[in-house]
Amino acid sequence: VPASVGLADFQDLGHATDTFAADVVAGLAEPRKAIPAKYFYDAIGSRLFDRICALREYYPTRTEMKLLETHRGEMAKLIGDDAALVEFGGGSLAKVRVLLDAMPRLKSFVAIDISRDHLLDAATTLAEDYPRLQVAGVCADFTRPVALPAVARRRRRVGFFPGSTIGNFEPEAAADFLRTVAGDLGRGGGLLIGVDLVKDTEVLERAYNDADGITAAFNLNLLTRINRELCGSFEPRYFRHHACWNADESRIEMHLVSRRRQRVHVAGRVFLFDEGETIHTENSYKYTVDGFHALAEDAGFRPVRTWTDARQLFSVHYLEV
Ligand code: AVJ
Repeated sequence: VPASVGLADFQDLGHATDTFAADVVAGLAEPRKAIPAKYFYDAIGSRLFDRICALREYYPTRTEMKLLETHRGEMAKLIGDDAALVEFGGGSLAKVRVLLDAMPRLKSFVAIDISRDHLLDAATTLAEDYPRLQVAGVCADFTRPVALPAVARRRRRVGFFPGSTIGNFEPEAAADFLRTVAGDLGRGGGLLIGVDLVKDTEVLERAYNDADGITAAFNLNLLTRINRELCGSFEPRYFRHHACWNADESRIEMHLVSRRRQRVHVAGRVFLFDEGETIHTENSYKYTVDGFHALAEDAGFRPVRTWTDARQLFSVHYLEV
């Protein structure tokens, strides 16, 4: 490996663990127990999520990837070679490679992710595979304003936010988040964002109840993580995965349902569960194209171009600040 290969910059803003205990304890103390979905992604959770993305039933990843491959020429022109591309919640960084392959002259790329080791691995491998690109990593909770590294501050900035991760936010929080991103990017910047679309209930529910039980394992891993990191006493076998479409709220909900009456210790506290009581672990909001445009405009973006597949399963949008 030549000496020039490696990361141009890596910063850990320390957001990763400082609130996990407080958020879990507060969430379990609510009358309707809930834990923020961002805590799924420890090392095991990140690996399980990569397996979800490869599932037959889970259409979003495959469909978005196809949209990126089909339209990358047009996307590359909108992004522009002069830009610093900034990915929010990069995960395995598989999708951005499609764009990078279409932009051989792009100079800099920044990946922001909460999962430190996953990010460090993925960014280092990316830097090896694209030796002419300056690659930087920032370990941070991207829902907070992020101080971007120098390589990105010097340039026009275009965000990349694939995977419909925006769907994890309540609509008001999504607008707040987009406003924060608009601030990170600045005037003249852009955002390429993937957004899952409202569709047939069966297709939606199948995507979150796969036959192999990978999504169930992903959901239940949260309990294992709490046991390990927060001195928890959860018995994962006394909970089951549940996912369903909530049409009124336009979202898929994931829950962990207590199979029995039980008490659980977490971080020195005790929590009681009735049989059938749930921990609400995720919302995955789905939008119409018009609904998403309204949200983006409300947050200070101008929709410039939208791509969808023939079945209208998924959408990718280019927005300008
Ligand atoms: C990463 C939030 C887009 O909501 O589809 C996949 C997470 N949860 N299967 C989604 C997820 C269960 C995923 N997002």
